[in-house]
Amino acid sequence: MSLSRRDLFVTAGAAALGGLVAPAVVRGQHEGHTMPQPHPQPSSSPSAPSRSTSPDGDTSPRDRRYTPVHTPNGWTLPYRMNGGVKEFHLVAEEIEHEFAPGTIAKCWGYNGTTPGPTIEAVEGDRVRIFVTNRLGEHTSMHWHGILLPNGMDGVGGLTQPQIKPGETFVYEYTLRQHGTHMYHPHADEMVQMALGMMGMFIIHPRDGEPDPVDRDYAILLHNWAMHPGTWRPDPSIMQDFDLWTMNSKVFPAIDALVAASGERVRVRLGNLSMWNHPIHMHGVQFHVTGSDGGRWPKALWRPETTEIVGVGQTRDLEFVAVPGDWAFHCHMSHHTMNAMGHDVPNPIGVDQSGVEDRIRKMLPGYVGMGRAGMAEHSEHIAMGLAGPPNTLPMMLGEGPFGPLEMGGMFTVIKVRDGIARDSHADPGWYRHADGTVARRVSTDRDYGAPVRRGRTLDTTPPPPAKGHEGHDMSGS
Ligand SMILES: [Cu+2]
Repeated sequence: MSLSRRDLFVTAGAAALGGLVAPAVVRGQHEGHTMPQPHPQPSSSPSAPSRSTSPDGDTSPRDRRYTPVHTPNGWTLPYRMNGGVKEFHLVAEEIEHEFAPGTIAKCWGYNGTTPGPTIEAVEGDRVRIFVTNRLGEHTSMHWHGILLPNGMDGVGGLTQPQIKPGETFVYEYTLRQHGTHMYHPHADEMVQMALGMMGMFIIHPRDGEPDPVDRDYAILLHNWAMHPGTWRPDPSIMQDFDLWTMNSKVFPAIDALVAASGERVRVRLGNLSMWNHPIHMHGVQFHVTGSDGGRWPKALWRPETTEIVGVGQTRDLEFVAVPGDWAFHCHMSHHTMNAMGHDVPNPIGVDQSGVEDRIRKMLPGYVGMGRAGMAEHSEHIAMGLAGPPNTLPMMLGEGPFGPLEMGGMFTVIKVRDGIARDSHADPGWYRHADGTVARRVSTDRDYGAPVRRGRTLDTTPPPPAKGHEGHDMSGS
């Protein structure tokens, strides 16, 4: 393998700093995550990492060859350099996880979180990844989509012995590709993935990329059978999941994706759930530009506004940011809801007057709902009506114009002029220019003379008072 001039520069820099820096205890994207140590050093002699100091005092080694990925609600795994090898350490363990305020569960993850921390490296890097098992059963680690020697592939029983509780295994290989990848166990997979064991593994191209992005987001899609009133995901469920998550959070707990107007943004999506997710972006046409096959040749890029991210697949979406608050969500409408009763009768169009009183004798506090649709659910939530313990309402979230009536896989891309390149702070709600928001022009259901066909049925209650506001449609 030949060294580039930049490699030589980094090596020289590391040597120069070698006498000054303490042994590697490095910090990641978020506060409080400390690299476990010390490590055995299987084949190479120790060397000090190359370091830089960011404005917030982060002293992680920084590989200057790429724009770091930002994992909303998550973090990036620190590494240390050891004789030219990037060393990472993952710990499989039971954790306490909050999907959104109101629902906490015992999940399984890595290094304290689900998803586990994002691993980032560069094509050509040699990586050494320690995996410690602090679960009560064995596990293994599969590097999903990554080209490696067969014995590093992490399929328990097939390519390696299982990692028993308390054991640490080491994986070591050279990255021969770039792209958006994932990691997950290949041992008791149904249970371990259902409880949250997964993470993203981003490999940047060695020689940079044409049309480089200004911002790079990584989001892992998942589903959870967190049945109402329970505190642990149920791994036996195949289809009727309760929570649908981006980086193991539901709206409105999912971080907004922030960008400055005109920036080129990439959103890397991975799917380790049990459903395909048609992910839809408002406001722009994005290009689908890559996957675990790497960043595709430009001739293969295609403009879309919805892209299915299939189970086990990754997709990269790139776009130029346009000012506004733009919804970004799965288009399976149940995937933007939280837990609901799947076995209740359909109440739409059902007159429940009289029934409510009779049911209340058996179920105090019962409220019949849904005659005109489910929208009143978010009003009930606002009134303080509570469901079972540890259970999020089906719809959540308050916007500048009222309840958003969303949950699950939904977040907002917030684009503003002049946001600093490294800022991911939520800028608040978009302030629309005067006259650019859809507005009410009438409260009369008989307003105007719209063309209608078919057999119409009347479900709108007559308004208390009639009258027009603003303009009619005949022009002014
Ligand atoms: Cu979905």
